[in-house]
Amino acid sequence: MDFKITRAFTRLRRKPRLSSRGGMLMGVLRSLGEGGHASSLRSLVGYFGGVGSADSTEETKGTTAVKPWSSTTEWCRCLLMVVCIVLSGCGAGDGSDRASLAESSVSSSPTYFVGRAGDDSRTCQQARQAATPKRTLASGVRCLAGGDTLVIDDGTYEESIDDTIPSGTSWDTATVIRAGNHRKAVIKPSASGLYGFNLVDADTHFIIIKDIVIDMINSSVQCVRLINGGTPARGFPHHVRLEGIECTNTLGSAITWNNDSQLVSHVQGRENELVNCWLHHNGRRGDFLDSAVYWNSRDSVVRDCQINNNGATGIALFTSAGGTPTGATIEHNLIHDNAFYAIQATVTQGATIRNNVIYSHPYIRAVELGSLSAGPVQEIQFYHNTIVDNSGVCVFGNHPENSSIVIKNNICAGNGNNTIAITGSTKSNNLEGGLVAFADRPARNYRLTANSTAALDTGADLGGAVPLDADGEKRVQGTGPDLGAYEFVPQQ
Ligand SMILES: [Ca+2]
Repeated sequence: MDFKITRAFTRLRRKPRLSSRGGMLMGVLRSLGEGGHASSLRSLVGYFGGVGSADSTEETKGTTAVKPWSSTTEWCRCLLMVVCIVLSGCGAGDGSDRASLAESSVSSSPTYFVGRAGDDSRTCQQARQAATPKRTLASGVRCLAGGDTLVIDDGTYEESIDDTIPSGTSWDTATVIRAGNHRKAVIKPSASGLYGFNLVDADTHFIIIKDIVIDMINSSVQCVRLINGGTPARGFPHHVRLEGIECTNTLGSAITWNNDSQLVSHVQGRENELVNCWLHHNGRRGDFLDSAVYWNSRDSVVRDCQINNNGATGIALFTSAGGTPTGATIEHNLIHDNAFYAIQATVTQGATIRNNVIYSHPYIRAVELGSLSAGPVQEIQFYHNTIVDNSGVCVFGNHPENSSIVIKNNICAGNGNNTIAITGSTKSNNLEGGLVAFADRPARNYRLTANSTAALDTGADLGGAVPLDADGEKRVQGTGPDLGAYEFVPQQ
């Protein structure tokens, strides 16, 4: 922790101040170039109209009233200042001031590079150039302050990142660790107990890990773990986005967003995101509890992921040490060929599960929402899922405390048992059995065609609750919403 604080402080000290008039102006000019014309012009006029000749600071700027277009004098003053600064930098003082102003206008947080041909004896300043990278992730991460970016070149890195990534302060200023090329940088810990990324405590937040492959064939733990490491509890990492990552070959779970069983206290993480990921062939030991995603994070998302051929359940929403996953969104995922459930939600309050395609699970149920053996669920919206060609029951849940579960516009077809049987639920406009003419069923293409009459336009009106389909197409098309994850798009 001391390391993080020190780094953040250093970063603050060296960051150019943005509170000068020049910084303000350049910001406005930049936004003009980006198309924010109307509002930026209003800001510009307001700034010059209100500040006058006194020295300005961010604080005084913040209290300055934005004046409407007022006098000709203000217009002229404003335009003259713009022309003056763009053409010559006048009024900004000497050359060093101009350099500082330019830096503040174009620089955001720096980017550092790591490559297999790199050299850790290089300075962090040198590692800001792609041609002179560091060699190891460990050395590269040590260069980072919160909000910086680390780019990892193609190749395999036998490393593990254990709670050393500094936090950002918002999604816009998140710290980013990413592959230079999508899934061409591979993190492959060599020792049994090393995580790909171990993220610890609530002081870990606004971190984006992007486009990296994490291969855990030599390890016994998870690709990514979000953990509360303290006793007493120090809280969970939050606002962590795992985007475009591939995670494979774990012995147990692939991603855990939950407490460790040996900890005595529990605080949930929140607002974490797993998007556009590929989790496959994890859970090598085949233990029932080793879900690919094991999760009790609050208000969190699993979106646009492919989760397949894992040794246990695909996505498990589950309690741990008394915590309850709430406000989950599970959408637009392709979940197939996992050994147990595709999705199992228990002890869960509030979840939206929509536009998922689920097939080829051999277990007794494809989806379970609250079972007697594992715990109840409440306030679940289960909309527009395509659940096909699984061996067991389509959707099942029998806990007596289940409540407020709404199940609409789903397809259950080609399963061992196509019923949707959930205690405490209301359901309508689902297809439970029968034949659907999918686009290419042998190739697992479960999109609809003009011949998919059992599913076309027969969905309930959800009032815009599901505005897009699994392909991102607008829903509704035709005379009503189609059943399942895909809306058929009629040819023009
Ligand atoms: Ca339709």
